[in-house]
Amino acid sequence: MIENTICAVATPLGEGGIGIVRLSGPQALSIADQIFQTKKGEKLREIGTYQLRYGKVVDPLSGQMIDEALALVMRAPHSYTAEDVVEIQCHGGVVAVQEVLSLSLKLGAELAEPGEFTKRAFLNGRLDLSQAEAVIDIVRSQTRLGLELAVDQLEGSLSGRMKAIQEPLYQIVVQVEASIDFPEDDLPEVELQEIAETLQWSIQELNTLLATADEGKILREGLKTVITGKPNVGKSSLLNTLLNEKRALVTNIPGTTRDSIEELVNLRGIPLRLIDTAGIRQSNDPVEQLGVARSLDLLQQADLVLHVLDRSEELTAEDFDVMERTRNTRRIVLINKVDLPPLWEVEDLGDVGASPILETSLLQENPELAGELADTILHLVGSGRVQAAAGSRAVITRTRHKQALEKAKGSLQESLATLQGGLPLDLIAVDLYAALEHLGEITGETVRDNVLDRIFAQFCIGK
Ligand SMILES: Nc1nc2c(ncn2[C@@H]2O[C@H](COP(=O)(O)OP(=O)(O)OP(=O)(O)O)[C@@H](O)[C@H]2O)c(=O)[nH]1
Ligand SMILES: [Mg+2]
Repeated sequence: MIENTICAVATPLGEGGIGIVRLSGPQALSIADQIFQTKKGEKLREIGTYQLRYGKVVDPLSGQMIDEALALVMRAPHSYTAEDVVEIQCHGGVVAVQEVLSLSLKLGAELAEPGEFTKRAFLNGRLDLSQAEAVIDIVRSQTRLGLELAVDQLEGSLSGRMKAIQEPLYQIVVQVEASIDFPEDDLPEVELQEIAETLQWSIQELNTLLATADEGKILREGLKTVITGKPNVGKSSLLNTLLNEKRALVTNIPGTTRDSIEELVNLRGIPLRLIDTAGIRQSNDPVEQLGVARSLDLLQQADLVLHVLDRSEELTAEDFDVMERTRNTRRIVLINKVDLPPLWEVEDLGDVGASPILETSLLQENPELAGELADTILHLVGSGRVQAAAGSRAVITRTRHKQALEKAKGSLQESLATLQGGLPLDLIAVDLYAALEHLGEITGETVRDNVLDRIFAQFCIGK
């Protein structure tokens, strides 16, 4: 049972239509009653859940009116945190909302940490951990598809899948434990066979989930797409074309872009975090050197590289240098300036591995390019599979979940090998417990406190 009451401003800081201070905990109603006077003189602690009252916020010490406001009462357990919650809705602005917050603090509430409201919903059993994580994903989602996945997860798509996998494993544990306690009742061959089949089925289920992880992560975090190439090939022109605005400076002077520029583009539901970078070359200019160093750094972090080349100029060592540096990254080769007479052929590039090659001109508006690139990227990241999987099945969108599933799978494979090797059953039990523990990390049944703190620290204050 959580004893303290927390409060925070739940709306963004700044001017707006309304500004909300949220209180949650055993003293939420009594604190609110000390600063909020309803028009009709009722006490908030006497009204029912989901009731709204009009009134004013008044400093109880000075009697000074702070703002005209509405107070919304949600009683435990029917609230976001499953505790008593009061939301005081002021006229939007910075000062009034801060005043309400500081009065609440004076009266004994504590300032909420980031994500603490959601953490309470988890600790009070209203959400499991994967659902709590979905809340932050909803807040942060950048595309409609990302939002759909997060909402599915909040609705329990992943929790449901976890339960379906865990349940038969628990039954095996019971079976195995019983036979360990009564060794004279060795498990009959049929039962051993059934256990092996169940283990195989669970491993298969985990594989199906794991197959969605790469694309799932992209849908949640966006595809970090780095535009690279030597100077003057048209990198910034590419950014501008895809954004449909003149975001980056474009000149015919090589070395125009110094600092990297990141912009978000929604490509058929896939969030592209598109980054224009300084052209890569040796330079004596210290500012350009910094830019190039940053470009090289970004190449390391890229989920996808768009390597731009200029067909109207001879290929140089610089082009091949970039080609070499990006060899092991998911990559699309973009041959630009095809409106000018060509000085080389595609074959001159040598081996580009599996990278698709597109030819284009970015001199003028090029609406077809976005579509062509979209098709190529969708094909490369295989997100068609995720789009098909989304809606009906759970999709893994977090590295934390992926790692837990991989560990669980490892333990299940161990236990299957033990079983098939005819080794003692207590060895199987050890691996089964490990697998269940890893699966439990996803829903939060078996997660450690420090992991919890890290998860909720990603949230905003007031959520
Ligand atoms: N003819 C022609 N010119 C182009 C094309 N694409 C870009 N350019 C021109 O090439 C020059 C360089 O373009 P940018 O987009 O600034 O090239 P960049 O790769 O960003 O260059 P840096 O920032 O210096 O590395 C500009 O003058 C563009 O107008 C194209 O398809 N055809
Ligand atoms: Mg540029």
